[in-house]
Amino acid sequence: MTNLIPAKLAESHSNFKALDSTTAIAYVLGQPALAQLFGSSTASELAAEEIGDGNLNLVFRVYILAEPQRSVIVKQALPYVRLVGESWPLTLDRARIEATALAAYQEIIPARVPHLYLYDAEQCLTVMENLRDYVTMRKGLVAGQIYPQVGQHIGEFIAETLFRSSDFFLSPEEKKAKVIQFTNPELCRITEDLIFDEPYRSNVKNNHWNPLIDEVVAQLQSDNNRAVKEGVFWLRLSFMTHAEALIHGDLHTGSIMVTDRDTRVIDPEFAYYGPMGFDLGAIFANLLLNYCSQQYHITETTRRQEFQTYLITTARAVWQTFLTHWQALWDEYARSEWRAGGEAFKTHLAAETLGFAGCKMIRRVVGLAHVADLESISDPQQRAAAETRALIIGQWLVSNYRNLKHYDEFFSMLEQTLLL
Ligand code: SR1
Ligand code: MG
Repeated sequence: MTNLIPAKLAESHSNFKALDSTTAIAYVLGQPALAQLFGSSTASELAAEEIGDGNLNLVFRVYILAEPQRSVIVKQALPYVRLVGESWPLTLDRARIEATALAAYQEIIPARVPHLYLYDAEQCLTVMENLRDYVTMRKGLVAGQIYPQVGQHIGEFIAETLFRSSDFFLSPEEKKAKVIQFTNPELCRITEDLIFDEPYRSNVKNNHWNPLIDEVVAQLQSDNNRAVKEGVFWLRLSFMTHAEALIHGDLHTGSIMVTDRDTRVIDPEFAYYGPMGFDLGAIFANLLLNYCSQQYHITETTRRQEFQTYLITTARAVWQTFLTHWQALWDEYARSEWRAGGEAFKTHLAAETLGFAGCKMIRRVVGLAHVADLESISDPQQRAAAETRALIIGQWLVSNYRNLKHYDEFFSMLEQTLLL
């Protein structure tokens, strides 16, 4: 692999070198912070595998051959978008953002993130706990697995991380310092383009979709699709201007690792100060995408209905747990100058959550970076049917989210989309 670094980063990262499975072993053995874990092991006693299946980074699992439970994950940013290649340079600063956000989460809610062993600014990498028995929530849901606690875990995680990083909790000075610390323009630009722009335009380099849904996509992109285009306008504006809280910024089901009993959030490299509904919306969007896909993954009707009911129960648990924790935090800590708007803010948040969920459903069907839930439907006609349903639901949410009058209506509005 070449050691390509965009010119503007060359100075600050002149010693950066992309790891391979040999150098990843040498790297972990050279780290005092990992000495206890790897003891006096030698390089020949260790193995490293590159297991990254995301869009951006290198990810190595490094472990002792004779004791595979003694292991770590080494995640290194590359100076370009892995999914596309060296033609799309991308800031290495995302490794700092990810490590800093993980450390912030560690302080707020340590049970919900992997343990962070070290962050190496020069090599743009983090070494963290290997979540050995975990799978991504997306993989588990595609396989029809049930995770009874995940809704509560995620609802609590989002309430805690959003509230405690907001102006409702922090002093104005503390909050503004964090906005600077988490300024993440290049990763935000990816979101602005991939979620709020490219799906709505034809003839875009990154645009691609299943040709069997050409007509539905033509309607999506038509100039006459005013309600959707106006909804996207407001959501894009909110994403670009509303520094409400430290948001994860990419909280889809591939950024959540699960077992039957536990849940951990990973990959906050898109973190920045943005609108709170963006993180909540990501969860609901991905549960709805999985719901649409299950029509074709689970052929037996009763079992499919049971699983789809589980998905809706999980969505309800996310929302209710979020609201309960949010309210408890608000009652205990909200700074007095904010108190008058507590109820109105929840309605604003509920509405934007629905809108962002809609945008996130649409972008996973039209544009760069699709989801396995839909991509793994092998019959192209069935996949087109699931994708069409996702586009119908997504567009309805984007067109109608501003009609929500009170946060109490949130769940019934979300459920209403399943009748479309
Ligand atoms: C070019 S990056 C494409 C997508 O991968 C990440 O996980 C984000 O969702 C981003 O939009
Ligand atoms: Mg990611």
